[in-house]
Amino acid sequence: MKTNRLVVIRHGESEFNLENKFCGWHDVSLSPNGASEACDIAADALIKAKMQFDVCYTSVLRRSRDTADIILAKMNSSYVPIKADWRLCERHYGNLTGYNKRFIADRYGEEQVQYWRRGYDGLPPPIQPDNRYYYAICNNPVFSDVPAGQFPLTESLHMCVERVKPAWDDILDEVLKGNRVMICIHGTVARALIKHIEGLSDEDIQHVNIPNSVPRVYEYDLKTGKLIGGGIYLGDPEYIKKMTAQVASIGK
Ligand code: DG2
Repeated sequence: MKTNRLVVIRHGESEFNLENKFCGWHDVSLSPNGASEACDIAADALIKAKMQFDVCYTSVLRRSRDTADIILAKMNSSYVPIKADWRLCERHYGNLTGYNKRFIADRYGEEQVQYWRRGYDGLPPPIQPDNRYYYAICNNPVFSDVPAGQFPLTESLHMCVERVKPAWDDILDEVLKGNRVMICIHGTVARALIKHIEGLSDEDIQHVNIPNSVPRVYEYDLKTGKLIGGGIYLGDPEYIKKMTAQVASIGK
C-alpha cells in the first residue's frame, strides 16, 4: 500500500502562553523556552522518526513561522518552502485578547471562560478600540491578504472550522499528490483542522487540547485518499500528558 504522512504541530510556547494571556490574532514572539521546545522537543522527535518534508504550511503570525524555521533548520531542511496562509491564523480571541486567563476567570467565572475557550460556539466579545492590542492587530501588515469583509473581530471554534476548510482542502490535495507536508500552527486552529482530518463531532472536538511543540502524525492511503487510523503524537507520553493537561487548565 502506498501511503503518505502529514504532520500537524502547534508552535512552541509564546510570550503570551508564558504569561497565561489570551493571544489570538496578536502577533507575539516565541518565549526563549518556546524556541528551545521547537528545537529540542519538536525537531528531535521528527528527526528520530526519520520524517522529511517537501512543503511546510504556517499561519502569517510569527510564533508559527518562527517555530517552522527553527524545526526545519534543526532538520537541515531550511530549503523546504514555507507557505504562510492567513486562513491558518489562530482563532481571534476578541476582547479577551491580552488579558490573563485567570483574571478573566475570576471576573466572569470558570464556566464562562471554559465556554469561550472550548465551547464549539463559544464566541468571546468582539475586540473594542480601547483594547490595548486593537490597533496593533488591525494595522498589522501580515494580514494584508485577508479579504475585505473577512477580517474578524472575534471568532468561535465553529467559525475557525469554516475558515480553515478551504485551506485544508488545498493541503489535502498536496498530501494526496504524495508531497510530505508539515503544518505548523496554533492551538485552536489545529483543533479546527483536526476536526476535519479526524472527522470529530462538534461535541468531541471540545475535549481536545493541543500541547506546544509536539508533532502529531497522520497517515493517508494514497490510493483511496483515506486516513489510516488516527493521529499519533511523537514524543514521551508522560510529557505529552502533562503538557496537554496544562493547556486544558485555565492556569494561574
Ligand atoms: C492560544 C490558545 O493560542 O489559547 O490564542 O491564547 O496556540 O496561538 O498559543 P496559541 C491563544 P487557549 O484557547 O488554549 O486558551
